[in-house]
Amino acid sequence: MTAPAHARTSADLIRAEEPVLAHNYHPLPVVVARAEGAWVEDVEGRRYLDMLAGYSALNFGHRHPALIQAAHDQLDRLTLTSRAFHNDRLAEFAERLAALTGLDMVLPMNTGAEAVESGIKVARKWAYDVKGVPDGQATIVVAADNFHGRTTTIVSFSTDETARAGFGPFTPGFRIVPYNDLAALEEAVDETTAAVLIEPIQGEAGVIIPDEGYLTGVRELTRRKGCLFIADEIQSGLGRTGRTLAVEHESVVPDVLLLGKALGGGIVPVSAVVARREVMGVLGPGEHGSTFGGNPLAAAVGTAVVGLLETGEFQRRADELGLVLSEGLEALRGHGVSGFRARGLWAGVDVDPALGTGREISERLMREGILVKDTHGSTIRLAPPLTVTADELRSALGTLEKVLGQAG
Ligand code: IF1
Repeated sequence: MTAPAHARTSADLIRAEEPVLAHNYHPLPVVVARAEGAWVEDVEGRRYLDMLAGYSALNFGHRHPALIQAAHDQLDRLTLTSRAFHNDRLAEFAERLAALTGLDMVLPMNTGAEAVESGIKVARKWAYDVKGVPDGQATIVVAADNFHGRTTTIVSFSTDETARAGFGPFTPGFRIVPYNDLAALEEAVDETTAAVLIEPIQGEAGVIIPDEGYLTGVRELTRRKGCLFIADEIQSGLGRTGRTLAVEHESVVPDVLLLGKALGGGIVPVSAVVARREVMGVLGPGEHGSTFGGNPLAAAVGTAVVGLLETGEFQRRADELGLVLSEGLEALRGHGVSGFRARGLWAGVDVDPALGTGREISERLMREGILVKDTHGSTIRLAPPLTVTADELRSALGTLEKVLGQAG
């Protein structure tokens, strides 16, 4: 008889997972039991500063009071109806999310991958119904080193062998061009193209920030060539880069916006496709759907998240504290940091490979009370909750300096 979960140690719980949990992750050896704000606590009570924030799903910190309250209130009223009926929370969520993003119509879904898949379906249907592409011939142009999720269609256009090997046969209709290359995009977009789908900043690739003008170029090219610009802001959006949306750094408005992660406040999965009316209008009753998409609990939490973003407070914090992060990383350049890319409270930090792999650095940081996640090779990603304080940031940067000094 195994001890009840609350009595087990971290080691017990890690051991208990092995025979019964799919091995699709290689987590750091930390077992989180509770969390608040930017801090998490493991089973033994050790505290860690969370510099990953659920890959940007925890922009407002763990258990933000306003979001928890919204969830509690809704739990006591109504949690699910399916879309076979209306519920009294969805209209306000859609109205306020559309207004926040400057687009017209919302398709509420659950996970980021579902938003990406839904965006692909809407773009293809727009190509056939509005643009006049022959049925079944629509193409979508994506960027190399993209990350848009884990479904079979999405990994069909991944360039990461780890993400796609062994999952074929793959979905046709996608063209891959180098990121940040307008000439290649010009060549790939033709009369069959429904859309260009890109991350305004590539997250998993290592926080790759395109040249100034790239997003403007994508916007101009897609408009001129009569195809849609789909911006995947599932990781870059909702305050992370110091703006509501990363595309705002170039004052660009896409035709279709994909949101997820932080839209659910770190409480429930909430994602959405937000688009111009002409585009979203191609969907008719029964042509797309989801059991949980737009459920009242998700809509209540999503509305509270939109409420936090309407003030601009979190965007300003990310902008201002982003200077602390960038200056701190700049000071480490040449002292274990070979390079970095940062925008707002989001950074991809290339550690000198001689000092260790990203995984090894992450483990050393964990032992010092800082949680991060490596992306590829010796690059680690820093993405703290936007509620983090300047002192906490400086402390984390000091710990990174210490770990890099010890390493090698
Ligand atoms: C994992 C990565 C990050 C995303 C963008 C869509 C999705 C994601 C730009 C799909 C999801 C997550 C997936 C999660 C880890 C994390 C991740 F490392 F996988 F690549 F953040 F960089 N578009 N990213 O970043 O959203 O379906 O997951 O809700 O798969 O391990 P999802």
